[in-house]
Amino acid sequence: MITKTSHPFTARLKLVFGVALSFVLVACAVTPTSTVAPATSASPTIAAPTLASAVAPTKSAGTAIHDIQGAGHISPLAGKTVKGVQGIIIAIRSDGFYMQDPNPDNDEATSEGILVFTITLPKVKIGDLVSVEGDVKEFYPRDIATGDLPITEIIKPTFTVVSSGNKLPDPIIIGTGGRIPPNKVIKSEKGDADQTKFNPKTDGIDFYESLESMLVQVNDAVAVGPTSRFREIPIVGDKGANATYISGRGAMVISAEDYNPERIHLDDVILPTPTVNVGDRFTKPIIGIMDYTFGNYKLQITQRPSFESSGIKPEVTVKQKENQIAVATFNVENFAANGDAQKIKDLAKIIVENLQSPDIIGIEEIQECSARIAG
Ligand SMILES: [Ca+2]
Ligand SMILES: [Ca+2]
Ligand SMILES: [Ca+2]
Repeated sequence: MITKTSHPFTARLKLVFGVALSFVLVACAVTPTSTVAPATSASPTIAAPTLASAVAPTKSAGTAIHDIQGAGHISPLAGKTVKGVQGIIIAIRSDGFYMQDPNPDNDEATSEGILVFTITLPKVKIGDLVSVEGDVKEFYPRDIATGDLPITEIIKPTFTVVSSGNKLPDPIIIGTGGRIPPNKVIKSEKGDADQTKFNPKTDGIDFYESLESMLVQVNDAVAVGPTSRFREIPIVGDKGANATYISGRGAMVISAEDYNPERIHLDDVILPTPTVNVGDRFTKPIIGIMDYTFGNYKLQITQRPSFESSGIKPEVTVKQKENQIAVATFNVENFAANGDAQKIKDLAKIIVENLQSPDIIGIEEIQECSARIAG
């Protein structure tokens, strides 16, 4: 599932005593709501090597990755042992590697990539063609009861390196020039808890599942939120051209019918993510692996992104004049009087400096005096 993003500030105007009203909302960097737990520890960092061979290895006689993945969220081979599964290693993490079939089928619905879970750092290199035997598992990052989707893995693997220095498959472009992500629907069948219907052209979670563990690319990405405390960055590609609506401040806006499946999280399992703010623009293509953890599809970057700042700053409202009254609303996000002292100072600063000391302020999310943080 893709979680909502909430705006910490809302504004509402009321005329009081028929007095002319002067009020401008303080908007600030949108903080993406994240329900995720920290990503699993990752041992970075294996950069893409210079690759020698441009010839795709010949098709193996073993089980193909796209036959393991199938066109759906659950592998038709889950629980089975597979042999001779060949793929080129496209990324390495501390507990496994991603490999991708250099001989894809003609079906966009079936992913050509898979995670081989080795538990410890595998002794392989990017560009190795490997042949893997192991058990197919649909792994749920948390518990199935959370509603998480599973990721297809080969566990208990044994593998041999067939050849090295192979050219990596071209990344699948998500966006213009490649596959355009759905931009409204996350899942069209509301009652399909088992995810039996699969519509990768129209449904967000099915679209990303069809790219699971494959090398992907996003061009002209812009950050639609700042880097989170989990080091995740929400982005959209193509400067937002395929997104439904981005606010003037650079944030994605949700509506009842649109929870923005076009938004992609960058994540740091393989390489560290940079610290960015809303509206920052990435100056070279984002390249990485389509992964899934803790309720969201994540793009695990395999190349260090570069970006330029949008220079966004919190707004400052117009000060009310003598014949005006200023009214504001402010979501203080689980404010408790005995909470974090710095937070209290920061909120006071915003009210005085950015909101210019309004005459009336409606506060949202304030706890009773004895409470700390509500659950
Ligand atoms: Ca395929
Ligand atoms: Ca899968
Ligand atoms: Ca949208």
